[in-house]
Amino acid sequence: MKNLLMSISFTPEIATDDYVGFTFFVGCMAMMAASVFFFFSMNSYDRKWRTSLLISGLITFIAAVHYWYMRDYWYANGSSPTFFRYVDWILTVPLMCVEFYLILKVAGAKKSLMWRLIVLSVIMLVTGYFGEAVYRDQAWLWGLISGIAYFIIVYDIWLGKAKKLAEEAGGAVLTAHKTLCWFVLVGWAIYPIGYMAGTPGWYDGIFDGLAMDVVYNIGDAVNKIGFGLVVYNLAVSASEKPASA
Ligand SMILES: *C/C=C(C)/C=C/C=C(C)/C=C/C1=C(C)CCCC1(C)C
Repeated sequence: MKNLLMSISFTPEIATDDYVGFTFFVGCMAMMAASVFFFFSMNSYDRKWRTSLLISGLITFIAAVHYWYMRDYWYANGSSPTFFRYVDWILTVPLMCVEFYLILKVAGAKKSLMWRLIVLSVIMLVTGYFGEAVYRDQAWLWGLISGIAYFIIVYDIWLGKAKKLAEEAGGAVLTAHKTLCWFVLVGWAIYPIGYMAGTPGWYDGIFDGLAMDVVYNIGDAVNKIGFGLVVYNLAVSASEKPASA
């Protein structure tokens, strides 16, 4: 009972140089705020974007809940909440793949495109987890497999079927697709940097002094909220006028 009370009333002090703790805290707030924003904008634009906006909100909401736990975990243990991190990703990254599909549906995207991206993203994350948490001695090998899955995703959306569909759709959809592609190419590339900073390997020394969790937290804020805003922007620019002015 005493422990329970303590865990409820425990207010951690954030050291001024605890950048991990700070970014967990701010990240949590940002994800919560973004979720409220996306949920509230759901019904203001053309019906066809409603599901896309809902998914944007779900992505940041799922992250907000995980950040709530990760923030606590960090304060309590002073170590990386690797497990929560990957559970968060394995739920949210496939949802980001769903966003690609939903946007391209206007040009006739098939479910198979969505499932292909989802399977690739799961392979990318599960192998990443193995390298980071289970077989740390071979982190480079698991990171490499993960990286290959990542590059296939990049190829698919930049040059493969998804690109053709985006071009057929044209207009605001093409613009949104291209922006999302940049997020995946540049924004998602932040993660392998965090991975190399936080696991042992031939790359030791290159990313010395970088805190893995800070890198991941920045990546999450940029990608999850950024992705959602691209979709929001598409809903705004591709709707006749707001349903309620
Ligand atoms: C919201 C969370 C997102 C967008 C997470 C994305 C994560 C990645 C793109 C992770 C990629 C990795 C590699 C490409 C190699 C090393 C292992 C990972 C899992 C960090």
